[in-house]
Amino acid sequence: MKPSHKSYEVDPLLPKMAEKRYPPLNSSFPFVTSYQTDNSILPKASKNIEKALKGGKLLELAYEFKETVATLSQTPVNISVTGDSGNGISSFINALRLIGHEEGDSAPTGVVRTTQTRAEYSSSHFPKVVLWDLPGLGATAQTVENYVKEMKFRVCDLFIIVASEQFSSNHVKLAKVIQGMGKRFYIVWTKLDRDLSTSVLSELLLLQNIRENVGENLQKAGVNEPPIFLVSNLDPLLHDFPKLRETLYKDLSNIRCGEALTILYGTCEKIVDDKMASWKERIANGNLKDSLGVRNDDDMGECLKAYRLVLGVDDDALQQVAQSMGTVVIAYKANMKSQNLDTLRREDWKLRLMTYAVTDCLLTFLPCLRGCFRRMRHERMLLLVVQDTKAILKKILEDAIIPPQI
Ligand SMILES: Nc1nc2c(ncn2[C@@H]2O[C@H](COP(=O)(O)OP(=O)(O)OP(=O)(O)O)[C@@H](O)[C@H]2O)c(=O)[nH]1
Ligand SMILES: [Mg+2]
Repeated sequence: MKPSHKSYEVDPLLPKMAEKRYPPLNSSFPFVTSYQTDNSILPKASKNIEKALKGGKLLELAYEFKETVATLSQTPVNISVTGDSGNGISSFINALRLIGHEEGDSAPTGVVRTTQTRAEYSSSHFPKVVLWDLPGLGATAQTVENYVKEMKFRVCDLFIIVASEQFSSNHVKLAKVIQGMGKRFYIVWTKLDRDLSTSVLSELLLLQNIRENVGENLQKAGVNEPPIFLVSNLDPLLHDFPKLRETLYKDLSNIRCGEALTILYGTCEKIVDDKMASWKERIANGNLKDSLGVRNDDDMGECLKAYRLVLGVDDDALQQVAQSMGTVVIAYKANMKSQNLDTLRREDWKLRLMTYAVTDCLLTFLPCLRGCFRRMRHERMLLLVVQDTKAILKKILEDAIIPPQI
């Protein structure tokens, strides 16, 4: 038997759990900002993005986002796999790497205590990721504080807490300490094959019970629920393994790119806001025909096209961007209020009110209000196109991080 140290009260796994419902799996953790990515590329990227956006060149902007993501994707990420000794930590690393425990560079596993010091592994399935195989916390008499220091938790970006048979006080301690550091972690419950072959419960109920038990124990210690995956290391493609890999890919992107791209998006928002301010001035000055390049500045359909063009979100630009991002243009236009004047009026009651034919009629009798009304209409329309532009920029950024699948 491997030693374990208990100080938290932990619920036993199976009793009285069937009647409770477990919340669905979180697809990823709430984004935390404490990751230190290599931001040295930001000044150049910011400059290029500024140039592209000021010139209304959406395609260039998309290209710059993709380049930035490609560079950031090379950032090394450290993942520590921890847990109680004997829970299947080393076996899980092998399963994640899709290699058998008999292969040369596999992590050693065994029924007796095997992993004595932290050891690093890599995998072609997760380039530039170091997987740290740690000795279990329960293996020695050391405190969790000493363990955290010795295992260099500070330099790790993501943690996987492996548990099996029971979710112990050590698992809770590890989760609490990692949450305290503001870092992400998952719970991976291994040896599911054994649970399934020995339990009298149906598979559905058993899985639900395990999740509930883990969730309750964490909740009692004030730990927010992380993603929980139930797997068997003997079947690295079954159970929650596919979901785990998918979540891991997404979180790796967030860790590497999240902070930098949030900064770049902030730059974009500022440029779009500056553009809006300068167009509002022109609207106030009333010289729209020339600056917008329209024949009639009361023709709101024509003006809408012109505003979309100056903000760089005209149909041609969106088509080119969609193509370069490997998706269809509707992916960018679907949520756009300003697709055309009809959609805009349908989606925005204020603009609808301002563009009623009867309003125009009334204004012919009140010419003094005409200029003021035109300004309001244009400002409203500009604002709506700006909102759409920001949403599109955000989507391009998201698609640069995780390419869309069609
Ligand atoms: N049936 C079954 N056995 C497993 C599974 N995962 C690990 N084992 C077995 O459990 C034992 C311990 O596995 P390890 O991967 O060495 O566990 P560890 O947590 O790394 O243990 P230490 O390195 O000793 O701290 C080994 O005999 C494994 O073959 C699993 O998913 N299913
Ligand atoms: Mg081990």
